[in-house]
Amino acid sequence: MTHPTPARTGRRGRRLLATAAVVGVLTAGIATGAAAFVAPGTNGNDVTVGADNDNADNTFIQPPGVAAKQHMDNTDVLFGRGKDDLLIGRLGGDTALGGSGSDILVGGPEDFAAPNSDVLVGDTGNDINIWAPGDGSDAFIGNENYDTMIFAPFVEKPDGSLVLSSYGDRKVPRVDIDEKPNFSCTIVAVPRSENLGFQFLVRFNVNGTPAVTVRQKDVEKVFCPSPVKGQAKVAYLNTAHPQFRNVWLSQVPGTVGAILKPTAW
Ligand SMILES: [Ca+2]
Ligand SMILES: [Ca+2]
Ligand SMILES: [Ca+2]
Ligand SMILES: [Ca+2]
Repeated sequence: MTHPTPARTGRRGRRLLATAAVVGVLTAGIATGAAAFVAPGTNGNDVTVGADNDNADNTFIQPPGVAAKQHMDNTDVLFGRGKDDLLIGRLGGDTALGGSGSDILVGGPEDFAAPNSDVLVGDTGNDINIWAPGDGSDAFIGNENYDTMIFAPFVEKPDGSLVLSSYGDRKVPRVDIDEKPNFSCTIVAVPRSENLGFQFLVRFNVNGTPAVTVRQKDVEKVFCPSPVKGQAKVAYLNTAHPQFRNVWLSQVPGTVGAILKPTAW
């Protein structure tokens, strides 16, 4: 297995708890939805992390002695509502609905633990979906305005939790998208005859072999890793035949630029 991001199953629980703790610390003063299976969102800039508490260990949902599966494998339903939200689903097949405002939607991190297929809906505003190696095949529905898909490993703290940086009055995850010669993306236009409702599939390849496919509906722009230091690959899905070209990270503006910016800068 040549995947450059190894599974860290033994660290997963600690890592995800650490993610929640970091978000809790960082969001003092920001409206924060408490972790819950259904997080309703607020009209502030929410930072909401999936609770991952609907699982086999939850004896309220999965009563002892009941063999048939009653739980949902850590599924969360996260709403952002108004303003610019950061929604992080963590384990399980989660649903995130950004609502109005320019939201950042993260289905994982899942570190290769299944089920891991998330449904991420941006709604109005310029929304961003971040997928990282170890997350599963997902669906991103950007809907209105100018929406961006990012494929790249997260920048993590030594304990495996996500690094979140301040950008304006919000928190943004950071990714490591340059100097990744093993990673590439392939754009596949979806013919109407497939009856899928998506315009494109974007496959993330490791050493040329598809690892996952993320479905794209009403998404305008896709960033993928580049082998070159300081660069990413970008494609515009609102053009007739989208193709990847090189872009300098220093020339990517706004919230997307803040997410892609190398941490050394
Ligand atoms: Ca909100
Ligand atoms: Ca979850
Ligand atoms: Ca998930
Ligand atoms: Ca939105």
